[in-house]
Amino acid sequence: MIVRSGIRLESAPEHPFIASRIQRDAEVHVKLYFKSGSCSLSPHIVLREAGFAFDLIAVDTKAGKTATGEDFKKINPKGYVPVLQLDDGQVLTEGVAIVQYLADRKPESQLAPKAGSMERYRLIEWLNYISTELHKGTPPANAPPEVKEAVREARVAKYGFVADHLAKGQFLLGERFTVADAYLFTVLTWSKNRGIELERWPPLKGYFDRIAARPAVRDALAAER
Ligand SMILES: N[C@@H](CCC(=O)N[C@@H](CS)C(=O)NCC(=O)O)C(=O)O
Repeated sequence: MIVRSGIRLESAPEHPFIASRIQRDAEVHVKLYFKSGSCSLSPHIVLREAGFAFDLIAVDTKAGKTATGEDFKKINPKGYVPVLQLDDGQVLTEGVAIVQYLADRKPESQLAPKAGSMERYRLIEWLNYISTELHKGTPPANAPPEVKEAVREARVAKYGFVADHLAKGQFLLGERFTVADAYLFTVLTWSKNRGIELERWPPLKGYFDRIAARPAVRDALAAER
């Protein structure tokens, strides 16, 4: 057994998988590189829901600079947010990876089902749907009206599908808030200025209002203003 920074590892550090295992019981301080109003709101909410100590660093992705004057391309060569910098200096990108990492690092927060369980695959199923079917199809707020209109048509069926699911439970995975809800909420915040009124789907509107009322979500939105 090896003890490193107060963390007990069950196997030798030379085994790369075990040695890089998530340090569950450590006190954690991470940095989130974010852009106000973007998809980085999702991990920002998760940081607050899980009670992490964290620094928020705003990024001007167009200029490629962080608010602390760093060259953002050196931090994330992909040039986009969210980026999580771990307390050991490693950088993790891709929203769905970041939120699961955060949830696994604070399992007591119960923001993700246990890895390997069927419920965890349900979570991944939702995260992937949100990422590929909802997030990535969203046009920029300043897109031409005809582009927004074309997307609106495609969106209606997808929002209907999500609304039917939410009519059966408070959250995507039933009665417990998970990281998938942080992500779906984030994407839904973009609806209004893309000409999509959530009122059209009462379960979706009720869900949005329920999540918006959570203290962690209110604090995240206020901090990004
Ligand atoms: N595949 C990435 C995509 C992240 C992404 O699309 N980030 C957007 C904000 S939502 C961004 O930073 N775009 C660059 C820009 O706005 O200049 C993920 O899922 O994390």
